[in-house]
Amino acid sequence: MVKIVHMADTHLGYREGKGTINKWAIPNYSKPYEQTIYDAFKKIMEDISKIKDLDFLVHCGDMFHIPHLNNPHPPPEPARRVLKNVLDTFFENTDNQVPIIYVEGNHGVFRGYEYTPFESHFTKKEYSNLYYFKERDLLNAIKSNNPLNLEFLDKKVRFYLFPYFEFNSFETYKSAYDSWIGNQRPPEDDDFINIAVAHGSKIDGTLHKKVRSDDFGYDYIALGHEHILKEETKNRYYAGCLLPLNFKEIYQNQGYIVVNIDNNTKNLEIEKIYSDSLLKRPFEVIEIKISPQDSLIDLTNSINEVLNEYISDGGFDPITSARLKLNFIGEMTFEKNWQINDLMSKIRRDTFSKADKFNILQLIWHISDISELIEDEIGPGIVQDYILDKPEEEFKIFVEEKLRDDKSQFNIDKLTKFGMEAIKKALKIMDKEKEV
Ligand SMILES: [Mn+2]
Repeated sequence: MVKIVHMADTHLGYREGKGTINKWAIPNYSKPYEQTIYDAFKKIMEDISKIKDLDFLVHCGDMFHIPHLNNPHPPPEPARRVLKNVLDTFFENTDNQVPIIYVEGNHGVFRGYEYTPFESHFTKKEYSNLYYFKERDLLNAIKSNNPLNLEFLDKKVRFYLFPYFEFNSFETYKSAYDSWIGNQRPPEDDDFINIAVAHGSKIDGTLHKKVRSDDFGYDYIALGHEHILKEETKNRYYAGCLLPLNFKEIYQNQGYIVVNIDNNTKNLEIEKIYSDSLLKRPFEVIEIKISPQDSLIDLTNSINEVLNEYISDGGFDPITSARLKLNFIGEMTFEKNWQINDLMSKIRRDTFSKADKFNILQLIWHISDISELIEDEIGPGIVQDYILDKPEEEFKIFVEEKLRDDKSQFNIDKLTKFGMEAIKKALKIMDKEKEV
């Protein structure tokens, strides 16, 4: 039996976003939710290091939250310190007998640099049983037409590594990746256990179809990038984050997976360990129904009724303070919209200034206009859906009409092609910006 722990997307250094109280963060050098993730990671890694007969720990990327996209800052210093502390403890508790295998994700990497925060913080020399694989390792493998794998002869286990790579971004990348990936097919009829370790997803086109199918006959496929603990197929799993990062993720499960693989039959025994219970604070979206007749006083009362639930004798506590998002839903006039925004800004200021009373870490809000859903006027969101129905055809008609009015002579097919490329690229960028 080979026992593996599969985890991913720790996002050390993640800091809760806008609308948070700064009372605690400044003297402590980390933000409360950032600290909650550090503490959860420490606790979980301690637990994992004590699992009996553990053979490998696999981490599928995004150990650090930043740098990422438009945030070029290196991971905060506490993130580095926590990871160092965790690695020291893990290798000590396991007598340096359990390798950690890490592939890099899209978070915690300096764009355009070969040098990564993982290396700037830790050297392979320092930890003889830490194996990390970055985009550059993948590119070298592609260039030299070699597999990117790691073999443990004594245990008869082989890992196929897939660090995050946007092979779909350019045609040349895609064809190079397509022709290389055959190298990642395990030899036929060998008696090794073959495991794929990847950071990517079908949703944004960053997980190759050979890795998300049974074509290569991997015994287990460990995935990172989607922040949810879920079974894709009987041998393909996402481990998810350790805790939800944003309000969307509070509806999902997080944790890690213990995988037992039988050496002979290659049968899997999967144990999902949920870590949600480590969260000691309310993390909620609360709906507040609004009607056009509501006065400012009604509105204030509804909001206060919700917030009064979070009054506590001790006031603000970094561990138990709530992350709240109020979702105002109803028929919205411009005036009502403006009224809510104004009122909420004021209430948040008041709440945060009374830290001895309210146990609230974050307070944000969203205004949902139900009339938008029934109006036939086309809002921006609907235009997007509308275009996406039969994008090419619709766009061509649009271009044709524009050019007819303009009385221009252009190659409509070519223009449509360029236009579609631009739209697809724009939508892809929008999707990426939505990512955590
Ligand atoms: Mn990711």
